[in-house]
Amino acid sequence: MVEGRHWRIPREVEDIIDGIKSMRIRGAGKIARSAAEALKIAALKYRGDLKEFTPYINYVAHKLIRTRPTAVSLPNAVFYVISRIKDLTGEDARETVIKAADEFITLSKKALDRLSEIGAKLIKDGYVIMTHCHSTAVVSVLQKAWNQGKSIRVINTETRPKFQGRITARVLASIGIPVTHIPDSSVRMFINRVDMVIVGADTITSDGHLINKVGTSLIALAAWESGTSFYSATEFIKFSPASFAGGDVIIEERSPLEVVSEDWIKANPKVNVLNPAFDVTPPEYITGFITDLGVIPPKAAVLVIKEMFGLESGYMQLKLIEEEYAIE
Ligand code: RUB
Repeated sequence: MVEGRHWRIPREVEDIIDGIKSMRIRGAGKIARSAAEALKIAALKYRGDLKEFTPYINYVAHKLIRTRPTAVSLPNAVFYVISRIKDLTGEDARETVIKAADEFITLSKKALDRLSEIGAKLIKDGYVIMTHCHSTAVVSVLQKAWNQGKSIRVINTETRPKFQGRITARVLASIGIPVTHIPDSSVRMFINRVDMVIVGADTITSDGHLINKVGTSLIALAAWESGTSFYSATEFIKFSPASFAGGDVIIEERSPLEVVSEDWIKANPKVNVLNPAFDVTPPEYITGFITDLGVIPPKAAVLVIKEMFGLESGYMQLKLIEEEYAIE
């Protein structure tokens, strides 16, 4: 157990928190499922006064939400669980957290399965598909198409500076899918050789903007210019109810040391190095979102929010983040 400010947080929960911060646990879907798992463990292992359970679990929720700022699947997961105990206390609240966390994980895995079936239908035999970064949702679509016997090939980017593209290349190769690994900067050279682009999603706003790994918007632009279809494969948990309520999406700014070395920075003190982790792709460049509900045109993003969360949930989520989680 690790000492929290008021409460003792189980070591496994601290591990998940550190794992998300350090990107050992990464990708918006996995982050969300891990956050739900952390809330479940925190509830299961709680040995304190049951009267204190609700503030304790809110404290854990607050710590989880603060790990990384961009993927909305994280607050969506936490909100899914925490919103269910708003009128509960003690043992009832504890049991509800455990049940809701399990429910969220199951729902999110089912969504992944369903969207892979829908996405695979868009892929024809012989297609060449470009992807960027490492997205579990994209890999599941590609794997489904491959398992259906479609002879596909993939062109995938390195995804600097953290090279998540290497994970994608390794995973696809292990499945047996032929994969060609390219530098990010060569995308425009290869875009005419692909039939479609599929990337993942960290957040989708109510007006259809896609926030995903930095470089996504350049690929979308190249795809648009060349008339190539550009899809994002995404579970419903990447849609942002808070954006409907006017909430901003914060683009994570990571350390320059992921881009250049400390020695290089010291040798070039006048150079400002920036490292944004995500970028924003406008709806005009997006053919559709491949979701568990179907293929959604970007302008219909708000309908997914309405259907899956309810339009009021955005206001509630923002309030919860701003007020209840304002625990220092
Ligand atoms: C990962 C990334 C992925 C989305 C979707 O960024 O941008 O495309 O998170 O992934 P990072 P998934 O490596 O910085 O977390 O489909 O697995 O949810």
